[in-house]
Amino acid sequence: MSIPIATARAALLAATLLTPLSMAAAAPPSPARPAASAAMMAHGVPNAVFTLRTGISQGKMVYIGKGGAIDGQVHPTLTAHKGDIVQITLINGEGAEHDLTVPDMHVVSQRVNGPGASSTLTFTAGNIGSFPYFCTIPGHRQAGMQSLIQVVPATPKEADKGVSIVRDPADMPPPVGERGPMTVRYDLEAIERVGRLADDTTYDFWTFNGKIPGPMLRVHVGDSVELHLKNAENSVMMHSIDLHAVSGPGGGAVLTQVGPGETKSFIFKALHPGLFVYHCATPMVSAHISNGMYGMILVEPVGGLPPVDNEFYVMQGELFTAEPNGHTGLQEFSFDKPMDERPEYFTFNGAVGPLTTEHPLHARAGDHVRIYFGVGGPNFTSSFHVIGTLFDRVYANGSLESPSLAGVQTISVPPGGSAIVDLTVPVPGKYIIVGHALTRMEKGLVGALIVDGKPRPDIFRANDNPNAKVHASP
Ligand SMILES: [Cu+2]
Repeated sequence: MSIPIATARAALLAATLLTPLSMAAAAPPSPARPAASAAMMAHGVPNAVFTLRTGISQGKMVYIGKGGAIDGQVHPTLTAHKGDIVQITLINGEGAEHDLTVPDMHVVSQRVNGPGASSTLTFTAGNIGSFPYFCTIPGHRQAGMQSLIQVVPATPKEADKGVSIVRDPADMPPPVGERGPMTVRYDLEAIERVGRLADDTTYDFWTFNGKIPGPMLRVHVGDSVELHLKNAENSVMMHSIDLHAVSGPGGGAVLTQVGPGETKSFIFKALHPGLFVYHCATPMVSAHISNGMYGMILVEPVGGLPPVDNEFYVMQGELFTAEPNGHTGLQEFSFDKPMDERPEYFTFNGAVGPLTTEHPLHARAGDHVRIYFGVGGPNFTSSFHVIGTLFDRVYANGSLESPSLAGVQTISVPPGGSAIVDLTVPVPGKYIIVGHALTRMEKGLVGALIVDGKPRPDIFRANDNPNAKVHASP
C-alpha cells in the first residue's frame, strides 16, 4: 500500500520542524515567539508574531495583548505588512472557553479551555485592509471579544534588502603557533536572522554567530576544546552542533540540542590534525545546513602548517527556495526541492556572489595564498577551481596526516568535506573562483581573487604580432 503524498508531506514537515519530545521538554517556549507548529511552518517562519491573553476587564470578556507593542492593550489592533506570515498565539487567562478566528484569512484557532491553555494560528497577510478577528463562542463577540487586523503595504524595498550574513573570507584567526596542548574555550550562538541573499532578495537564514559560514575555530592537535553553544532567545527552532573533529557520539550533537535561550556545553579532545566541517545536527538536519548552519575547525598539526602570506576561508552551500532563482523579496524554504536535490541557489559564504562584490579575496603578485575550503552542502560535491591558475599544493579532504598533492587544477570536495589549497599567482589581475560544474555560476556560485602587482610579460602577455614567424614550433 502506498502512503498518500499529503501524509508523507505531513510526516516530513513534522520530522523537519517538530523537535523530539525529549528535546521539546528541555526547551521552554519563548513567550514572544512560541514553539513552532507544523501548521505554522507550512507557511514558513512567521515575521509578525502576536500573543493575546483572554481575561475579564470592567466585567467584560476581553483579549489583552501580551508582549511587544500591544502589551497590556485591551482588544489591540494587530498590524502586519502585506506578505507577512502572521502568527497569533491565544492563551487562556481566566478559564472560560474561547477561541479566535479571522474569517477573511480562513483561519480559526482550537478552543482554549482552562487557565493557561493555548493555541496558535498562522496565516499569510495576502491583502491590504482591515480584517476582524473575534471569538466564535456564542455571545462572546457580542460581549466585546473582537478587534481588527490591519494589513498595511509592505515596507519600502530599501528596508527589505536585509543585513549581510556573509563572512569575510579574510576573517581567519591567526595560526596557533608552536605550543603544547591546552584547553581552548569557544562560545558559539545559533542566530536566526533575515539577511541578504541577492540584490532585492532576502532569506531567513539560520547561522552560527550571525554569519555564513560560522567562525573558523583554530586549535592544536591534542587540545581539549570546551565548546559552549547558545541558542538565541528569539530563535524559533532548536539547534545543535556536530563537529567532524570530535571522536564521540553525534560529534557533539547529542550533548548540544538547545532550545531558544538555552546554552549547553561539552568538551572534546582534538585527536587528529586536519580541516574539519561542523554543522547543526537538529532534524531535519539538511534543512538546518542548507539554511546556513555550517563552518569549519582547523586542527593544526604539531609544528603548524607552512606559513603563507594570505589565508582565506570559503565554504559552498545550497539554498532551496520555493520561488525560482532571481525572485525578489523574502524567500521561503521549499520542502519539495531538497528531497529532489534541486537547489535554486549555490553560494560561496552564504549569498549570491559576495566574494566578487562585497568581499573579494586580495593578494599581491607572488604572495603565497592559502584557501581553507569546505562544503556545507547539504548535497552537492564541489569541483573547486580558480580560473587562471592552479594549486601549488592541495591537502585533499582536509587531511593533514596524508601526503599533499602538487600541481592540481581542480579539487573535488564532498559535502561535509574540505580541502586546503595553496597557490601562488605571479601575474596580476582578476582570478575567478568557481566550482567547475559551471552552470552553478548562474545560480550564484562565483568569487574573485584580485591580485595586484607588476605585469609579468615573461609569463603572460598578448601577442602583438601574431603573423611573425615563430622561432620554434613542434
Ligand atoms: Cu540548527
